[in-house]
Amino acid sequence: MATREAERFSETGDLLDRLRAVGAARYHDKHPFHLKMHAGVLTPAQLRGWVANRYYYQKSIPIKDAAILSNLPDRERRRVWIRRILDHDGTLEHGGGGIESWLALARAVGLDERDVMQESLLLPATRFAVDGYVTFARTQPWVVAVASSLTELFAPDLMSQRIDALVEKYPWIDERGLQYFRKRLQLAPRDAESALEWVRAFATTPELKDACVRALEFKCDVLWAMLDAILLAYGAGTTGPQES
Ligand code: AHQ
Repeated sequence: MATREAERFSETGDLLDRLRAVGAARYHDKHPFHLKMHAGVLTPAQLRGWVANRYYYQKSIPIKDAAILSNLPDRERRRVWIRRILDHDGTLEHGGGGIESWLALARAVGLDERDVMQESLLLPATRFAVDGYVTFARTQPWVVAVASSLTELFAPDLMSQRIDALVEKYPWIDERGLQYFRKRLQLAPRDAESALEWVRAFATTPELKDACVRALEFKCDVLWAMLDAILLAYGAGTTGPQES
């Protein structure tokens, strides 16, 4: 096999292996803010800052998913994808939804939900990262935008770690506020399974496979940048390697 061809082969090894390698290297479960959360050393103010800023991400997810929905080629795929929007927005008939659960989390950590909904604690970097994700979903080919949601492959382990840490190390948080994360333990694997199936079925050229890997790297950067901003804004330490 010629050298260039060998290099191409190594770069374009099994797509799932490449996607998993992105998560192993860049998923935000390794971010210092999450490491501090899991160690139980975050202050109430730092946790409140995180919940208030993550609200902007949560309320933007159904907007992002509606953008992808509008680009999906057929009814079969839209019937699958529309579940994500309803999971977050709830329904006219029954209300509910993840955004409502996130506001319950806000109350459980002592935030005034009006402040959260008015985005009075929203950091510029959080807004830019999240708006960048929504624009990505609006403008990329649907299979590449779907690939950016595959951080959900790595979410369940993080959700379990987070629930255990918040229950054991932050007893001042009303446990009812954690319902959102418990629900993600069911929804993230369901969503990741269908997203991965589509990506593997439709990203059939080396160029599309590369674009899907880059989409996941981009999404990891979205999540990482949000935590960088929150870590610095709420005085939880440096974001880079510890000063020597
Ligand atoms: O609560 C999260 C959520 O609803 C979603 C949707 C999904 C997407 O479409 O990009 N990603 C995602 C994530 C949620 N929670 C994050 C967290 O750490 O609480 C993780 C994030 C993900 O990894 O995908």
